[in-house]
Amino acid sequence: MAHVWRGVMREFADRLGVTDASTVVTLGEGGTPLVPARVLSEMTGADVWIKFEGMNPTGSFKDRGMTVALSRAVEHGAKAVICASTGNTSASAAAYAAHAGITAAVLVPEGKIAMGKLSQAVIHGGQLIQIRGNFDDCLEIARELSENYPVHLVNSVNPDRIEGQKTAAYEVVSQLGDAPDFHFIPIGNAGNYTAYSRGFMEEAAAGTSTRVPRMFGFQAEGSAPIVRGEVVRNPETIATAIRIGNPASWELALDAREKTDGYFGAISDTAILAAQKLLASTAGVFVEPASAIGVAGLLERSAAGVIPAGSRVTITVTGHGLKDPQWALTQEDGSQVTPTIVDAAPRDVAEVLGLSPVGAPA
Ligand code: AN7
Repeated sequence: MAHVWRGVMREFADRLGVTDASTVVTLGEGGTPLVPARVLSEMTGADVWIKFEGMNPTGSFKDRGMTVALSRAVEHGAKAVICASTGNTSASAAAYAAHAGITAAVLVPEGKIAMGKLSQAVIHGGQLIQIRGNFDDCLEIARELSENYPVHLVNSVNPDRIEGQKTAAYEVVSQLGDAPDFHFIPIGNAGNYTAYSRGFMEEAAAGTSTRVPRMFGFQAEGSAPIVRGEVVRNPETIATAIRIGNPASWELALDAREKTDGYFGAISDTAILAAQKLLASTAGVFVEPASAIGVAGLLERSAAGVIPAGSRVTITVTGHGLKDPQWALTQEDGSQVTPTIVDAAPRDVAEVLGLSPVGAPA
């Protein structure tokens, strides 16, 4: 019989220390595809693979950590969880809390989260509050409430989140048969960068891989506190998922970069959108803007001569393109894509497609 995927807590029960399977809250997250990227490989001379995290139940990598965080919250008798979010965490927390039958309060920056994510939080029954402020303000409030009120914090400052997210690195090693030479990944709070670094280091320590990849993390130029080495008070980028000026896992990320001989870089919004389009049109993988930053990062580092020919490269693309689809329909000059309209006649359609009838002289 075909293997049926049971979610990361059951698939990696020994690694995650799952002792009581009865309290596992899962939507079947993890087990996402690792897709070869032929055109990116040709462009860079490397062997490039895409870890497609948009294939998780709520459309982002957050589900890997949320299953662990919600399971532990339920185990401890929590009736409510709380998080601050740029969107994906709120969607995931609301869905997993709904599944567990408890409440999720989600704090998001007013007007700065993508429509798809907002709609997810709402339909899953999350108590959604828009804060007049940015993500960093939301996180401060969520932390304070979790200390003084009976609500369980499920942001990535909760170590259960990082634990669950490590499983993506385990999967990459198992899908490739070894760890890659380089791993590229977006950075917002730097929780996922930390999680992959740990996951890859665990694999190497266990002998399931022969190496730890160099971890290359990227922030948007207008929102790059770790790259610049200082808090950004008013972060700005079209990649709203990573519009974060004071990352929660900053110190952990510096440590992980040190241990993996890694790198932090900043990428312009223009390069992010170009990479999003390139990935969708050449690999068939549609991701939200923030998730394309690793692709842009690879192109930039490759051009800088840092990626030796033949290197094996993996890129985590963190969230699905349908979360924030407006960018797909926006052209470089800011105008909207308008599909061609013709009468309901085959000949008119063929003409627009540039087709000649079969057997007609060329
Ligand atoms: C698509 O949802 O912070 O560096 O509140 O949604 O671990 O923060 C989202 C982050 C990358 C950055 N890609 O990951 C939130 C939130 C996508 C994301 C990140 C996020 P971290």
